[in-house]
Formats: sequence, structure tokens, C-alpha cells
Amino acid sequence: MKTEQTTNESPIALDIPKPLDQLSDVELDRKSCIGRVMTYTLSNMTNYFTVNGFQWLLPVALSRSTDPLWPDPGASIDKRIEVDIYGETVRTTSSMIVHKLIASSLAYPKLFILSPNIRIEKAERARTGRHVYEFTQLDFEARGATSSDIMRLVEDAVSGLVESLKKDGGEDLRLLGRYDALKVTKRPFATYDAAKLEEEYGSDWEAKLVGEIKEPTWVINIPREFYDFEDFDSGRWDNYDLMMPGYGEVLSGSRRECEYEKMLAKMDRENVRKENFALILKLAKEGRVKPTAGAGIGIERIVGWITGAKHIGETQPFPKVPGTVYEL
Ligand code: ASN
Repeated sequence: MKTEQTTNESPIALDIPKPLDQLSDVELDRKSCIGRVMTYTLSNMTNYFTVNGFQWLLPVALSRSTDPLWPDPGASIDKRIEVDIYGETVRTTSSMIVHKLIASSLAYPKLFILSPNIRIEKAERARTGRHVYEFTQLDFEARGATSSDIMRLVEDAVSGLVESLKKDGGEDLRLLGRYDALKVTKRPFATYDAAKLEEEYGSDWEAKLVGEIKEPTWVINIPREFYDFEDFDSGRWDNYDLMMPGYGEVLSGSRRECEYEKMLAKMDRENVRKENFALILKLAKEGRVKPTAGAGIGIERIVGWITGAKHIGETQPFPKVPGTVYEL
């Protein structure tokens, strides 16, 4: 998942999610209902990946190398957390992108990880409804896969999830007023090019697009971090975001860059500190970073879309709304 541009940063009438101990009985019932949808989603998705031959890796919290989250047109990181341990500086995980490219190249050709992503967003993002400063990402990667392989896999996973949830969790979806609104009937999903959307709608294209679409929709060719594949001749990016109707981005991914010279050139161009990516650069130089493709699903966002949560903090038992520090 990317920290994508948010067009909706002005304060809107939106209830900021409260900690559990401050909820009324009615609010606690709703919390519990969203919790059941969360449990179903996690169980359904992890099952989907395991039956399709993906190995389930455990997450890490501290590493020297983590996602630079740069360049990203919508990045709004207030603070990067770095701590010294054993005389070395480590960073809290912002995403496990670097780990999964290396893991998929070397030992686990098809993998997925449910990992905590810590992104200390600016406090003004409290009211976007789409940002929290800790979230869980279902990150997956497949050696030798193409973008289209991954897009078809995601379409299958999302359609399957919505279909079985309507069957098994229909009562909860009705309680949340979401049963009829959730529709995934078309396959493959419609696809738009970000450059064309920008031409047509300007920089606010995401809000316009999600206001118009009725079903999940892909946006491709989005300029992003060094690890997404860029064709240096055409300037096109082989990447994709999944947009949900009336909601926004819930997944981002790409075919990956695995050539040493290209990674280096992009890091230079983008002022990314190469010393923080020494291992992936070394492996790429040795030809040990393999062609892979994958994506990451923001769990709170996909459940937010399914349940119609106004703020993704509502899907978290212990909300992490930007600007607020909680006891739990
Ligand atoms: N997980 C995303 C990907 O697979 C990266 C991210 O979260 N920034 O591309």
C-alpha cells in the first residue's frame, strides 16, 4: 500500500475514532461487528494466499533498511523513527518491500507477510479518514510473475472475499448497511492510466475517479519509489493501484526493478540514501535480485471499504489516529 496523494485533507465532519473505553454500548456493538468482518477478511485472505502456494513469513519491526516512502506525491511523513541498538541505527518498518524482494529472490519464491507499518503521518491527516500512523499491510511477492499475473490474482482474491463474505457474513454486512453496495461483478477490473487521468482531471484525479466508479478499478503507470519498474526509454511505470468505489486506494504494487544500474540511477535521481539500501544494491549487483512482482493490501483500508467505516481507525481495536498518542 502506498501513502498516496490525499485529496481530502480539509477538515470534514467526521467523527474521530475513540479508544475502546470511551465508546457507548451502541458504538461497542458496531466495533464488534466491524471486528467480525476483520476476522473473516484476515482468515479468507491468508487462506487464499496459502492455498495458492504462497509461504507465510513472520514480520519484523526493526531493520537498517526499510521502505524510503519517497518519492511519493502524497508522502506526509512527520517523523521517521530511528533508534540505536548495539551501536547501529535501525528503523521501524514502514513497509517490508525490501525484505520481500530479497526473500522472494533468495528463499521463498512466493510469499506473503502481515506486517505492522509505522508511518508517522502529519497530524492534519487525522480527518482524511484514510490515514493512521500504524497499520497492517498484507504484503505479497511472487518470483517470475508479471504485473498482469498479480492483477488477475488480486481480482480473484477480492471477488472471492466479497462473494463468500456476503454468504457467510451477510447479517453483519446488512447491519452495517453495506450488503447491496458491495459489488464485484466485472472481471478483469477496469483499468485507467494515471497520466491520462491527470490530463483529464488534474492532480485531484483520485477523488474524481473514486466518486465515479461503481466497482473496484485499477490505475496503472504511477511514478513512484525506486523499487517499482520504470521503463527508462518510454518513462512508463509498470505498476498498479487498486481503487475502491466511493473510497480510494487499498492496494499498490508493481513489477519490480531488479537491475543494479537502474536502482542506483533512481536512488541518485531521487536523493535516496544509498547507504540505507546497501544489501539490496549488493545483491542486485551480483545478479541475485530476481524479477518479481507483487503488491501490498492495506488491511484496515480494505475492511474500511467493506464495512463503510468513515475512518479506518474504526477498524482498529486500538486506533492510531494521526496527532493523538494513546495509552493503548
Ligand atoms: N507494499 C507496497 C508494494 O508492494 C509498497 C508500499 O507499501 N509502499 O509495492
